[in-house]
Amino acid sequence: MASGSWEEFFAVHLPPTDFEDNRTLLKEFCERHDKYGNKIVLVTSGGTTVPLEHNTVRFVDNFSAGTRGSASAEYFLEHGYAVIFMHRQKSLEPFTRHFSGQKLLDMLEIQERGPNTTITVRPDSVDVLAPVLVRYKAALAAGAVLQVAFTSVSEYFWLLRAACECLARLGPRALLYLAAAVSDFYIPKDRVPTHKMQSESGAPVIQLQLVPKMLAPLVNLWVPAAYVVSFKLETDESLLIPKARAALEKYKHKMVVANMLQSRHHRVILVSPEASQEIVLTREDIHAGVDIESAIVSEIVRLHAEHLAGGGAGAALPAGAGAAAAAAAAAAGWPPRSPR
Ligand code: 9Z3
Repeated sequence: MASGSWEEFFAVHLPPTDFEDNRTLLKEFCERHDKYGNKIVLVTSGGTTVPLEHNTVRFVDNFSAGTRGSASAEYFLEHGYAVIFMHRQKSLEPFTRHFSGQKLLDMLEIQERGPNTTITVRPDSVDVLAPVLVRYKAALAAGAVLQVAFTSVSEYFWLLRAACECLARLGPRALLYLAAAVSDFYIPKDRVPTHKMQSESGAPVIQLQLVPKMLAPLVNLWVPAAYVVSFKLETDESLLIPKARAALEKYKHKMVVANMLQSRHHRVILVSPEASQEIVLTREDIHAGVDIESAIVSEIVRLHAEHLAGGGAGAALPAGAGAAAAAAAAAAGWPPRSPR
């Protein structure tokens, strides 16, 4: 079944209940960093759900745990970007991603002395915990990260558009890194039952509809001067590059990061209109715990800097950039260290 237009999608689907609060946070964050002439990256992360009921008990989901997005957010911070981390509720987050499951509790020791109970970090865990804690505290102190969460595909789109509206003021200093695994299909609102589906009614027949392609209005209308990087996931290698190239031709954005489901954590291809570049982790890298996101982000940061140096494809730097803004940013202790 054909998809409706993006305008229709927003007309039919109501914004999430916490939408206005998030919009205010996004606006304040973008205004503050714009004033300092900072670069802001919007990192989207994790998968979206497609609810099968309005009072949602069941939903269609996908595999993404937010590994790519949460790691990338940390590397963008290291490069001096302010980060809007737009993630699936309860998926991996920057910094805490290192200690998921019981890892954090295993690093602690408890001395029980009644009211004087103390908890300490095990000596052999200090070297693991301290560097992450230092980077987390620095990002927090600088107000360099804003986290907003979505669950369903409609919540994702409402937040995405709101973030873009706020980022537009940064012109080419805004970078969009769209790593979330967004559903291509959904159930139109008028066909979603209000209450939990009952087994007595028999096995449900569920017809999904195509989600409108939001990359089109995003690139052309919402953030026309921003540096936009999208992601393409395939399971059939023969489709990967052709589909990445087709997306670039269709949406005219800057880059597609192409990856295969099976190898996504050790191999990606950065596809731009001019070239394509493969990034592969060696066996040693993988054993040493190297994140492929470190290399992906370094390369994108380099290309974004080149784009800015070239005038951001003709777009003038917005007011707020320049010497005065740089001085103000330095006074605010930001960025934490010069980009590599
Ligand atoms: C990606 O391709 C991401 O790299 C992953 C990361 C979701 C594979 P993990 O969270 O995985 O680290 O486990 N994101 C985009 C995937 C996507 O849905 N793209 C669509 C498409 O390929 C829309 S652009 O058509």
